[in-house]
Amino acid sequence: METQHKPTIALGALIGALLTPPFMVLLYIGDQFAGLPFLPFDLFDFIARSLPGPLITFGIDTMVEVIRAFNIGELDETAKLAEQTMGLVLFWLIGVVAGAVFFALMNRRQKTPANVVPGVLMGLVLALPILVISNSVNTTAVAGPVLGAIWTLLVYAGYGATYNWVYNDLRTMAAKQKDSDSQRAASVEAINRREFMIRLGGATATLTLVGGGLSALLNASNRTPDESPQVLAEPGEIILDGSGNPLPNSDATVQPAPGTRREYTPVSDHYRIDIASRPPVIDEEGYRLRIEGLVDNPVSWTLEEVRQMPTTDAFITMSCISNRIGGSLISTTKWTGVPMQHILEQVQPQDGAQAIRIESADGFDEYVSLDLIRNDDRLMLAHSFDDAPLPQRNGFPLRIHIPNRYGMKQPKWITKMTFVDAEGDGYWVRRGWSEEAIVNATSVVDTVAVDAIYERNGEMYVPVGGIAWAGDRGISRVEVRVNQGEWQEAQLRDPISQRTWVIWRYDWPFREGEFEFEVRCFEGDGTMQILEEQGVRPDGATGIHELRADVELPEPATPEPTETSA
Ligand SMILES: Nc1nc2c(c(=O)[nH]1)N[C@H]1C(S)=C(S)[C@@H](COP(=O)(O)O)O[C@H]1N2
Ligand SMILES: [Mo]
Repeated sequence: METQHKPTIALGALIGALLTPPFMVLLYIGDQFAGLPFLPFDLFDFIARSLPGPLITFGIDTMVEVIRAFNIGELDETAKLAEQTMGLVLFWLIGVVAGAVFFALMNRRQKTPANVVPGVLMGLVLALPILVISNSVNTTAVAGPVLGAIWTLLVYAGYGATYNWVYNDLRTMAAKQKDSDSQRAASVEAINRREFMIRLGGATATLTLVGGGLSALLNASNRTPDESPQVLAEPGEIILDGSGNPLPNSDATVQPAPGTRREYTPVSDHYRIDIASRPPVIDEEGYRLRIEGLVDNPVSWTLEEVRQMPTTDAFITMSCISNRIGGSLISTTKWTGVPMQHILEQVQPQDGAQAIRIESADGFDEYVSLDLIRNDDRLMLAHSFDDAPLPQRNGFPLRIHIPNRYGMKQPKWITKMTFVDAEGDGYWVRRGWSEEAIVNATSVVDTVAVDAIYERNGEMYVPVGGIAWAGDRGISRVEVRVNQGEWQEAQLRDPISQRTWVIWRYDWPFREGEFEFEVRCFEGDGTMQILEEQGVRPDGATGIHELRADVELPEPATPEPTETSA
């Protein structure tokens, strides 16, 4: 008979469901204010990394599809949010299962326990694997591993003790009612339990909301305001780099069509793609760049030592290989760093050395061949974006630039370089992506500026514009066609550099109606971009971008803007 009055397994699951959210808030507070590990994200990163490559890629692809299908905001930010949500849900589910298992185990005891020792033990059992995982992925913690371990064990002991305490209360309630042994007593028991659960639910919800709200509030000051990456530069605006100098093409005559993306991406809008739920935080103080392996002169440099070396800079457009035709995972800024050739001179590679294995703080790795470095003085170990230290999310303190390759070949947060005797497969290559990752030429229609229709010599025109890019291979020609008509040549604005995208513009003789605008580009040597539609995997997307527009005259039509070139 007694078993009927013991708290059920389902009740255990419910208790887990209630207790875990405030527990996660506690972890979050520790993470935000003391740099302690945020275990839900560490756990998710560990699982994502341990799963076989195709499965992960499938997961990422699916996520990207969903985000695109529902048009949920900026792709990179939303994908990260989705990953983080999965991490939180997973962590919560573990708490639910732990509650069920704990109640099941406790119900096998004859007597109602008087202390919370079993719960503390359960907490520690849960804590141990997660401690190992958190230390091995180490993507969220800033505080040292010892502090992190002590914190983890302590909070988990408390978490487990709480399960136990709730269990004891529920079972005592049942036992008391059982003593009076009547039908009415059983219903009183049910009411007591219900009241207890309501109070517990209220308490956990309050803790979760107050704790979460408080830390969000205190945290709000850390956020950078979001500028839309699609905001356009004012026509004729002189764009300055981070040191206040006009960009090299500031005397270019062709002006972007209104609505074209910014030619120079504000650093806070630079796209961001990385494998960790949260980018690693590297403290400059303790940071060392270690270079070892097949070199005569292994080194361990501070960031300041690297900064003191000779530098090179360049305006660079970089794209993710997962960028779809017309996607937002492409940006342009100024990169500054130490030429990789200078690094070779410093460390003196030995005869057998063929490649460098680069390792990053987040567990990412890639190889770069020494031949490539020796033949191309543009490869750089970059420490700055737009004349300021790299933002944390873009790879502080050091990342590598390799012209003409997608981002997946260019590690951020570099901590170690090992000179090895053969090139190997890097993180994404092992997961089925392109070995070389040479960028495909691509062109995009950003805007059909129906709000900027103007009149010239009695003719009305609609400015149409966008970007074209082919890595370091340059763009020699861009063509536009409307409703599958003849291809028409667009005007090209001088690019900021040979390694940035080119802004193009085509002023289309106005007609009213619904139209489809398509674009294609030609590389520096005249090679046409690949027109065949191809998805991002494994070699990067190809195909024509198109934009549909409803073209009608705004009231009233604006006169020709003076800054528009003929
Ligand atoms: N350490 C590390 N480096 C990395 C990555 C990463 O996940 N970890 N992602 C790569 C990929 S896939 C891209 S597209 C670029 C993105 O750089 P960004 O985030 O600064 O735009 O970084 C590359 N370097
Ligand atoms: Mo990427």
